[in-house]
Amino acid sequence: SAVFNWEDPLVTAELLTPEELAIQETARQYCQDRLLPRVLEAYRNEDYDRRILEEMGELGLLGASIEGYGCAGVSTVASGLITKEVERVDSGYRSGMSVQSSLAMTGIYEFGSEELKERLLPGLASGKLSGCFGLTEPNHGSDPGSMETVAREHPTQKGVYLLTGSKTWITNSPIADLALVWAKLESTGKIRGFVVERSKCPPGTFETPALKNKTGLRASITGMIQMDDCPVGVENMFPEVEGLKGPFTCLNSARLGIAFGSMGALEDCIARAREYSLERKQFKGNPLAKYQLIQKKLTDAATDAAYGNLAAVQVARLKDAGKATPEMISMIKRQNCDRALMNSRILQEVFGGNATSDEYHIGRHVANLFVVQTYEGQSDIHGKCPTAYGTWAERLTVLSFFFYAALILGRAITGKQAFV
Ligand code: TGC
Ligand code: FAD
Repeated sequence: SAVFNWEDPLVTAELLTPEELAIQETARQYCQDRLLPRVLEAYRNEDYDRRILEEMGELGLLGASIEGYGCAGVSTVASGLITKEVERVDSGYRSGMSVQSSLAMTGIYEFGSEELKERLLPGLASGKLSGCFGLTEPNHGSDPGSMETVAREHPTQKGVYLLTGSKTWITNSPIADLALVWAKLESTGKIRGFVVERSKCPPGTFETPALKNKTGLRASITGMIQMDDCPVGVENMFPEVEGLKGPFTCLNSARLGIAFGSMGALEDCIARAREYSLERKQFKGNPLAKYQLIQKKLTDAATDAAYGNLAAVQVARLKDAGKATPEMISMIKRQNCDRALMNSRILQEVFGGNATSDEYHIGRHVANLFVVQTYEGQSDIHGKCPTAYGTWAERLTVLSFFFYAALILGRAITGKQAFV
């Protein structure tokens, strides 16, 4: 007969194939046995262990949903479950993996020439090469369409572009062998993707200083990309894709991963808060778990995690069937991140003063989840976005300013753009 399992209340496991369950179990074992024991020191010291990418590569966890080129070719659901298991330990470890897999590898796989794919994807899949993804700039985060980084044709060398500009808050950049950088072609003003290989950059043209003293995501390494007439051959430019469609296609994949991953972090918070509440006794020897207010916190969080997991699996299945839209991905990235952040913050209270100690792990998840809610499109941006809207004639009028604000989801639901 049916039994209620607080760890999987709505039995999402029933929706998974035996292969997907086995992949999740492999990922879980690796994460619990190899990542969890080192996370506290990594977080305290902001020390990302580069070997993690190779360990993940050996298990086939990198670029897992890509077919061929040394990748495992698993379903989008299985790839999401891997992400979830990594983030159950730490969002920063998931970040390092996502940037490699969903952003750098997906970009090359979707848009790179056959030569680029064959040359770079196997090294990235094994973790011997590391990659990063440079979209955000110091002056342009939520609005990457206004980027200032330019690629101009080399004045004398045919087939060479010179990239100049700065990218900031770039996960993995200080350790990256290659960077997928988005820049505007000087001649057309259109955004294009370039794979910059560090080993081919003359000194001083490509620098990646680390950004230290972060208040979250400390187990992940983050930096800038500073390019000063950095030469890149035309063969390293994505030949077809133009405009924001390029980076956003990669982001669709990464955002779906985050929808799974954030649920891993939330589930860890629930399990730890539950255990603590059963052990900690206050007032007449009663465990905290006996009190209704504590139970409500656990109930709200478990409900949101159960709904979030179901939604992530559904959208991943739709993606494999070619039926997922970017709005669906915006919806679950936003909702799962918001819910994970809100519930983790409330569950933090269950630990009382002990929440202040990193040994209880909850404070680390809360700090991480703030970043997760912010990157790959801050939650309000998924709800609300500054989009170029209307005709050029409309934009020229004073009133046109009001057409520039639209809700991605609100627009999709109502068919109407929101006025400011
Ligand atoms: P908009 O006019 O809406 O669209 C411009 C063009 O892009 C196309 N497009 C998409 N294509 C595929 N998938 C999507 N999700 C797409 N969204 C838009 C669109 O069809 C259009 O194409 P075309 O052919 O008509 O030109 O663009 P906008 O400039 O108004 O921007 C709107 C907005 C707010 C949605 C967008 O700028 C946005 O999403 N901002 C958030 C920025 C962001 O997500 N940055 C992420 C940086 S990478 C990162 O954070 C990695 S952290 C990873 C880690 O460590 O784990
Ligand atoms: P802003 O765009 O300045 O926004 C600030 C606030 O204003 C947000 O709350 C936003 O929602 C709000 N806001 C902005 N515009 C509007 C509007 N029109 N209406 C209402 N509210 C608005 N980027 C990469 O390219 N690659 C990476 O690997 C990467 N890794 C990251 C790792 C970390 C640790 C962090 C912190 C960031 C990373 N990012 C990366 C950058 C990340 O994507 C951006 O921080 C994010 O997109 C938000 O941009 P911003 O920080 O410039 O904030």
